[in-house]
Amino acid sequence: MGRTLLVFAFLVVVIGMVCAVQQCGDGYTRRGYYGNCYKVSLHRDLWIQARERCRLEGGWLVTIRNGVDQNWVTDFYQRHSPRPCSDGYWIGANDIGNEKSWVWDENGDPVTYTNWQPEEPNNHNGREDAAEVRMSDSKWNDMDHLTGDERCYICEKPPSSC
Ligand SMILES: [Ca+2]
Ligand SMILES: [Ca+2]
Repeated sequence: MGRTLLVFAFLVVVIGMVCAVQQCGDGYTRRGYYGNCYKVSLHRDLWIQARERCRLEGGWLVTIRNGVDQNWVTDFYQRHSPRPCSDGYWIGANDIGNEKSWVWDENGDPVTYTNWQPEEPNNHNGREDAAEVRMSDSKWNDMDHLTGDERCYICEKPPSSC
């Protein structure tokens, strides 16, 4: 009886240890030991399509909350982006709901840290409601989220455990 309990306790500990190692899967990369999972797209899409693809994988277009995030994301993109994605990439910041009220795709939180290029966001032609990061200087520009402008993008999602 004691031996059965011991085996049971051993199994509980082993399963607990395995489940503590959270996984990203699907080609995603974990940011450090406790961070979320990130993936650079292999192709270009409209912002609205990119958001949908991230959602289908349980995530959102990447959130950049501070300069440390920006540096990590910039480095991650440069290491993982395929050749057709050299001009810039979509992030989750958008003002689709209310002009000039920028929020994150992840949860609708207001965008507090910003990294806009000079003169941006300019809402060119009254229809730029989604943010891209330009590869030339790693700064943000607002673009049309619905038509014309296709970019590669970064999806972010939480790791999963058992
Ligand atoms: Ca706008
Ligand atoms: Ca713009």
